[in-house]
Amino acid sequence: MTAAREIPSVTLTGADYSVYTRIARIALDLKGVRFRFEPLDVFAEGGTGKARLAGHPFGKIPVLRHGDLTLFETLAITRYIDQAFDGPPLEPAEPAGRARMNQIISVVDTAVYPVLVWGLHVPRSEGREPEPETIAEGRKVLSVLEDLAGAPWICGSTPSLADAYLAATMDYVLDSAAGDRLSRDAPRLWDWWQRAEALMHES
Ligand SMILES: N[C@@H](CCC(=O)N[C@@H](CS)C(=O)NCC(=O)O)C(=O)O
Repeated sequence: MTAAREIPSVTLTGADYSVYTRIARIALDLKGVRFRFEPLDVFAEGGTGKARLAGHPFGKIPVLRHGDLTLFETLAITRYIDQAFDGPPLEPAEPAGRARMNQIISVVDTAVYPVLVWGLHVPRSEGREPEPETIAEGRKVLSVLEDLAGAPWICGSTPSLADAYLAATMDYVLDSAAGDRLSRDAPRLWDWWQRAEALMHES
């Protein structure tokens, strides 16, 4: 294990708007790791090539560098952050809590990101009407998360990687046809967000 305070050699490459960059950034903040942020707009002209050069073979963001180690894929990056540095554990210790955390992360990867961010928020931000079945699907995803939501954090008493994953999507979720009445439709999730929103502003 390495003391976070002695490590200036961590670099996160990505963009503020990027859900997956945000997740890695929140994990670094929760762990108390100092890092350098290298902005890379993957959607700008030449962005994919720059992401490849930064170390992502698929031309995506984020990329994490720590000394000689270059990592892509947020699952690997966030687990590495949790395991390689001192700081509060970001995964519940007991199997059921850890399974719950992984379940919520998987729901973010496979449902919140494709359905609520890309299927609902992005069309709205471009002035397009989302498909009614996508709105219904988005509402279903949020009702599942409402049932899973713990307190005060999404998996219980301390913040975990699941909070990082979900918090990173929430401004897009709230600006979507399924999420813009969250305080009424999903009060537990809304309460969680009143606390978790701070994670978006730490570093
Ligand atoms: N599976 C990747 C997903 C990363 C990802 O999709 N990043 C988005 C930005 S949030 C991206 O780079 N998109 C550019 C593209 O798909 O061309 C991870 O977990 O890191």
